[in-house]
Amino acid sequence: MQDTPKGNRLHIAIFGKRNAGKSTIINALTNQQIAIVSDKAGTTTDPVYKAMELLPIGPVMIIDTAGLDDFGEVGELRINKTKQVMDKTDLALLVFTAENEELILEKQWYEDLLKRNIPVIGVINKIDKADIDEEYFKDKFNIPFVKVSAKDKININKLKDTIIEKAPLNFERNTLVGDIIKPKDIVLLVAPQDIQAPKGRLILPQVQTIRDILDKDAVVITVKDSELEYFINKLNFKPDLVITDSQVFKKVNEIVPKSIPLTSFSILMARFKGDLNTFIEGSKAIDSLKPGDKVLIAEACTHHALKGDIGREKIPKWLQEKAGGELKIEVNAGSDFPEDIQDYKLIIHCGACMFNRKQMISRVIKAKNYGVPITNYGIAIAYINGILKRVTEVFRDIK
Ligand SMILES: Nc1nc2c(ncn2[C@@H]2O[C@H](COP(=O)(O)OP(=O)(O)OP(=O)(O)O)[C@@H](O)[C@H]2O)c(=O)[nH]1
Ligand SMILES: [Mg+2]
Repeated sequence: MQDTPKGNRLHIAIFGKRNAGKSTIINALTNQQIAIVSDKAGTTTDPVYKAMELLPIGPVMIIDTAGLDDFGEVGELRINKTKQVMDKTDLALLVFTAENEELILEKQWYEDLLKRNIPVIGVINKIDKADIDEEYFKDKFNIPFVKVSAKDKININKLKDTIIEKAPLNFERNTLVGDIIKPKDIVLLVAPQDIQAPKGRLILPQVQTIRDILDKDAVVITVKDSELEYFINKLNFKPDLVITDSQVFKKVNEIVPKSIPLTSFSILMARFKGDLNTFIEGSKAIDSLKPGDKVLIAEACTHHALKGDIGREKIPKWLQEKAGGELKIEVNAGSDFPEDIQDYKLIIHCGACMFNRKQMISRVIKAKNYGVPITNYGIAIAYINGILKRVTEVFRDIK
């Protein structure tokens, strides 16, 4: 996770006056003692960065800053440093502690943040000391407020939920595979061109993967599954990575030697558009499916289903074999997602190549809010075939 390039993470910065409890808040959010806390105003001098995983958004960077009311020569330098943090901030937490205070500086910072289109969440801290009336702040700032005690860890989960809700989720990851390969790596793609493959072209995840590999100055070779065994046996070198269509996972897993990392287009998409960890967690629900359970198969685009369609035929068949009987499987295609999802025992989503990340993540958040496990095609197929560990191994240190 620590290897994820900084630019790929959503950056959440904490701003506020000295002693407002900014460092205590970063410690509470990360559940670690990252920043030094003291009752001496001006404890934090340089910005403190901490990478963490905030599901379902994925990897985020939380930044603690020096107080915006610092003063003196060095104080001004610190304020400049804090100002620079704003340049990379995707979401800001503005911390307040008591009503009836001078809020001139907070107002200035708030306006600066607004000018940059950075969403702001107001955090009213130290509610363990006094009950603070949030209306006082709501009158002055048109932002959502969360009342917390960072010291006593009150409402920290509520703060996390508000962060997830307000985070600019159209924040796209900028690479599908670039972070798991190196220049000169040789990547072998397995792309069955069966009857569902569109005539005369490759599908979007394959095209994007090829482009990404080329951009990384690596080498890409593409075969159909029917030529894979022949090709692997002919090679006198080992590919650095094999990426397959998930539909032929079982076969490809058997052919590709265990010493070669293997994953699928759909698993790359799980990371790119959704959240890999949430989907891995969600796939475990496959084990507890019982005959009669409702399962939602969700597809981002409407397409004319052909024989052997992955969402309508193959996955339902495999799930029912595993459940030992008929399941109530419903298919939802297109940009409308069902209102009521609480009755589903599992949602299995397509790779969502036609969605932006915001659309996919908003479905993940909805599933999370209803407590319904959600996964995607590739992860579900890998889980059913007992190879999920192998095909996600390549992401172990990067999320
Ligand atoms: N009662 C109470 N005290 C808190 C809370 N959060 C922080 N404090 C205390 O407030 C003081 C300042 O906390 P810090 O987290 O260091 O504040 P800061 O905003 O990082 O301060 P600077 O680094 O100086 O800008 C410390 O004594 C904390 O223990 C809270 O929720 N309740
Ligand atoms: Mg501090």
